[in-house]
Parts: sequence; C-alpha cells; structure tokens
Amino acid sequence: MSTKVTYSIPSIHCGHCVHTIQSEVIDIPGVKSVKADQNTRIAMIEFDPPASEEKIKELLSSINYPVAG
Ligand SMILES: [Cu+2]
Repeated sequence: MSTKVTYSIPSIHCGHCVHTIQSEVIDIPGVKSVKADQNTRIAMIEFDPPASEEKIKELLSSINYPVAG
C-alpha cells in the first residue's frame, strides 16, 4: 500500500513551478506519482519506500518550494 500525501506549497505560482515540482519529485526513488496544481497550490504525491515524507519535504525546500506548516 503506497503512502499518499497532500502538501500545501504556497510558492507555486505558475505552470513552470508545477513542472519543476513534478519533474524533481518524481526523480526521488520510490515516488510513484506527483500531481501539482497551480490554482490550489497543492501537490499530491504517492510514494513507497525508500521515499519518505522527510526526503520529499527536504527536496521541495532545496528547490525553493517549501511545504507549508
Ligand atoms: Cu512559477
């Protein structure tokens, strides 16, 4: 059973942001799908180990799209 998370990412502001997030996060080993939305500024991510919430959040911060909260 994969883990599904929904993250609020306030710094998403256009299609380029969506593309960057999707293409970077999908490269984390274990990540199965990434769907970001520029209107809601939400990213839905499905993953298995060795991916983890910690690794995903770390990556998002490193590319300047930190998760809110
Ligand atoms: Cu943008």
